[in-house]
Amino acid sequence: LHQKGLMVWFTGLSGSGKSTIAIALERELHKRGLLCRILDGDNIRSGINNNLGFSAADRVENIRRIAEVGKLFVDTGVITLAAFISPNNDIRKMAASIIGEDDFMEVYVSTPIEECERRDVKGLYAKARKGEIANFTGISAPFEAPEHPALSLDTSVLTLEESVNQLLEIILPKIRK
Ligand code: GGZ
Repeated sequence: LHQKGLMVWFTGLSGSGKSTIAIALERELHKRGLLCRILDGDNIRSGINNNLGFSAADRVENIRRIAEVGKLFVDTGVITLAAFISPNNDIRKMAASIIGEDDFMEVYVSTPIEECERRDVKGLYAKARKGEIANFTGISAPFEAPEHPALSLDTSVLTLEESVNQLLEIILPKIRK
């Protein structure tokens, strides 16, 4: 395998479409014979980070560990797709500096909160509105949009295929095979 690793870092609200896009992108990368790995709540918050919650401090530690693990993948030549809210510029800057700016591509899944809340796939927004979940991003905890993402994808406007195609256009030129 002679492939350059890269971290594609998705940031955005709960329900914005980060994991959905990452899964569809992974399929397209696999089709092209490229090795990749998704890191998301399903495999990180359930395992290595299962002692962390959603306080500001726990979110920093969540992202710090993800970036350290992600760096190991990237340095092994894996295209790593990280899908975490990562709610502010400082936290994303920390991730970029751990991984290395040159290997870090920030993608903002900019789906408006109204649309995320309308979807409410897991019923979490309804619970947050009722005060049953504290520190819920976008409701009772802040989300700071990235200033200069490599790409912004609003899934209330773009189809999944369009989002994935835009990603492939900027990712494939960065990968040497
Ligand atoms: C935000 C929460 C919260 C709170 C549980 N705030 O849609 P989901 O369910 O699957 O994605 C959300 C996920 C966010 O975890 P991250 O590791 O991405 O967050 S961060 O980067 O800020 O550390 C949501 C669920 O966890 N969830 N409680 N209070 N999201």
